[in-house]
This record gives sequence, structure tokens and C-alpha cells, in this order.
Amino acid sequence: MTITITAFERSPDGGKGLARDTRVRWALEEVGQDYDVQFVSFARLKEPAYRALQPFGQIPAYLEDDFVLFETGSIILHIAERYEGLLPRDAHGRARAITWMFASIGTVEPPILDLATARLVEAKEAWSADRLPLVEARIHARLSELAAYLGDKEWLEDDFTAGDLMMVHVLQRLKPSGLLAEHETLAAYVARGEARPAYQRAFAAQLAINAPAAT
Ligand code: GTB
Repeated sequence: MTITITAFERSPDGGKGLARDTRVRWALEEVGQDYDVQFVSFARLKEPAYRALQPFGQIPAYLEDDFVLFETGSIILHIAERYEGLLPRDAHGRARAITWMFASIGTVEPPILDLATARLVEAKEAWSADRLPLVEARIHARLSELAAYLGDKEWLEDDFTAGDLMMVHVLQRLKPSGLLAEHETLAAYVARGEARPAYQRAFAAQLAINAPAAT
């Protein structure tokens, strides 16, 4: 069985690891599974053949030979259930870890994505300057709640889980804006995630493709 994921031919972030293939690469590195990557142009993403893999025309898709998944939450849950290392063995521990996966994409990520919309898509609108502080305030509120829960713990539960992997990658998206640095507890949490050897390997693999060519 061969695992293949799809990724941008060249990520717009120039190798910061923010595109979502990085979280899937990271999960596969954590569980020690090799994978191939199919690189996809923006044009190809929207073609019917690609939409058969990912109905919304986005990366990443995940293939195990003919079996196809999309949505990083689902892909990473599948990896975590199939291979040891990302979910606790006990039922309650697993359920808690999965809860954090849902929290990352259902509760923490939406205001973070809204910031990208506010800054990139809506910037020219007359009301944009009024809306931006509201968007940032909603992010700070969520981050304060998360930081209060994390406290001085290393990870959200007893050990690193798929919930931390997802949450760290969701929070990383805020690094370029400077908003994450305002929450020291979470900035340190993200740094702990980034220090994991599996993350380092995943980051290096995407950087090798996405780094701007030297001039
Ligand atoms: N909910 C889906 C999932 O989790 O799998 C979302 C997938 C998704 O948003 N994919 C994006 C995509 O394919 C790439 S990751 N976009 C192309 C399109 O929709 O046409 C989002 C992303 C893109 C770029 C940066 N960046 O440059 O910083 C960061 C994150």
C-alpha cells in the first residue's frame, strides 16, 4: 500500500509550512509512514479529475492506493486510528484527543481564517478598517481561552496527541501577523510542537519544494 498526498506545486507562503499538506506530512512523520507527494497547480485543482479526489478543489487529498480522503481533520484522524503514536490507547483519552482535533478546526481556526479574509479579500472595502479590530479581538478572545486551559501544561492532554498536532498547525497560521506572539503561553506551545523531530522532517520536506529559488 502506497500513501500519496497532494500539495501545491509551489505554496504561496514560500515554505513557511502554513499550507495544510504540512499537517498531514507531520502526522505521517509522527507515525513513521513513508508517503509520496503529487504536486498540483492551481489550475489543476479546479479540474473535474482533481475534484473527484477533493470536491472543493483544494489541497491536500490523501490516497491509499484507490482509497481517497479529503479534509485534514478526517485524514489525520484516519492516520491516527490506523497507526500508533497520535492517540492514547484508552477510550476516554482517545475521545479527549479527538475532541481537541475538532476544537482546533471548529472553534479556534474559524476566527484565524477570518483574519486572512479581512486582510486579503476585504482590504479595499470602505468598512475594512472598522472590521479588522473586531476580527482581531475575536482571535485574542479564543487564544486567551485556549491559553487559560493549557496553563503550564506541555500539551493539551497528558501526552502529545493528534489534537496538539492540529492545534499547533492552526495556531502557526497566526505567526506572520504577530498575534500569536502576544500570547506567550501559546507561542511556547507552538514552539514545542515545532521542535518535535517529526515536525522538523515535515517542515524540511515542504521547504525543499516551496522555498524561493536563490537568485
Ligand atoms: N478544510 C480543508 C482541509 O482542512 O483540508 C481546507 C483545505 C484548504 O484550505 N486548502 C487550501 C487550498 O487548497 C490550501 S491550505 N486552497 C486553494 C483553493 O481553495 O483554491 C490554506 C493555505 C493556503 C496558503 C497559505 N499561505 O500561503 O500562507 C496558508 C494556508
